[in-house]
Amino acid sequence: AVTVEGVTRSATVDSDGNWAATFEAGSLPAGEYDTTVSVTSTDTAGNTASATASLHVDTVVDPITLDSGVEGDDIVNETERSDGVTLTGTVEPGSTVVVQLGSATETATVDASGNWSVDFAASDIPQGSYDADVVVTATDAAGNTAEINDTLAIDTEVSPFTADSVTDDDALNLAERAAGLTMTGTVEPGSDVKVTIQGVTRTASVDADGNWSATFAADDLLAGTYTATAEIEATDAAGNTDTLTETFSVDTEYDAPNIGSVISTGTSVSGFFSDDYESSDTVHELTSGGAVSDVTGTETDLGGGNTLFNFDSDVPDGSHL
Ligand SMILES: [Ca+2]
Ligand SMILES: [Ca+2]
Ligand SMILES: [Ca+2]
Ligand SMILES: [Ca+2]
Repeated sequence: AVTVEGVTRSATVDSDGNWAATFEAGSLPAGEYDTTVSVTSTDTAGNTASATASLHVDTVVDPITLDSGVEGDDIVNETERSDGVTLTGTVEPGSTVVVQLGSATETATVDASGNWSVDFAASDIPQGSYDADVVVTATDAAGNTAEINDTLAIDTEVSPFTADSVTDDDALNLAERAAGLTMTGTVEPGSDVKVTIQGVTRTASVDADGNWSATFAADDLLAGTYTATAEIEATDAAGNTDTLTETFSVDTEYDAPNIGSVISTGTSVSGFFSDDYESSDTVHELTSGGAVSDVTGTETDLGGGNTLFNFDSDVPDGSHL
């Protein structure tokens, strides 16, 4: 009879005296431990004898761990990806460790204490926003294998990130400047957005859906006629940054048409001739009370750069055009 870990099996003995005992699968405890094999035999005369031998059992890879906190927060941003990503953990000393990250597979180095470490190059890690599968496979000196399955978040971009046009025509006129300018767009939820126009920076508010909005007061916007640049910078929760640039024209200056001879009808003015009137010009009436209002009329091109402007209704004498 043969006994291991308190489990006893009878041996078969052949005609030459060779004996064999089988411990079927599952009959001995799994794990890694040292134990003793005790053999007792009884001959046909009833004499007994016993023998012992030591036995090392190893059915497991233990320990096997994968460290968390990869690139600080288990999220790999573009900066962190660009210089490669290192995964570490511990394993039973003497084991080999192979690690798969996404579709890349690398063999880890394992030190005498069982600390393993594996480097993945940037080229092993496609850019984008996704969870990469991580499979750690360890094989110990006894040939046992064990596996850890996990995922690692890859986020190397601010996506989506858009900016709407500045005003409906990418042009800011006098009235629009006076009302202040609100720039809008969409961004990856959880991002910070700031907008800089001609050196003035405003932080945008970003709602839970990623709609951003940045407001510039009239005084934030330089008056005049020029091309302005809005730099919109977004930083997502993973630490990626991206910048959009929007250019738009600013024209807050108004050149009044030169008024030549005025057509008078007694106590009122019904029109005027101008040598530089343009169809986009606006004609204002300044009343004696100080109010300003637009005056509409009919333009007639007289040729040679001259225009006749007939008011729709006569402007009383005393108004200023
Ligand atoms: Ca083992
Ligand atoms: Ca990170
Ligand atoms: Ca890195
Ligand atoms: Ca992102």
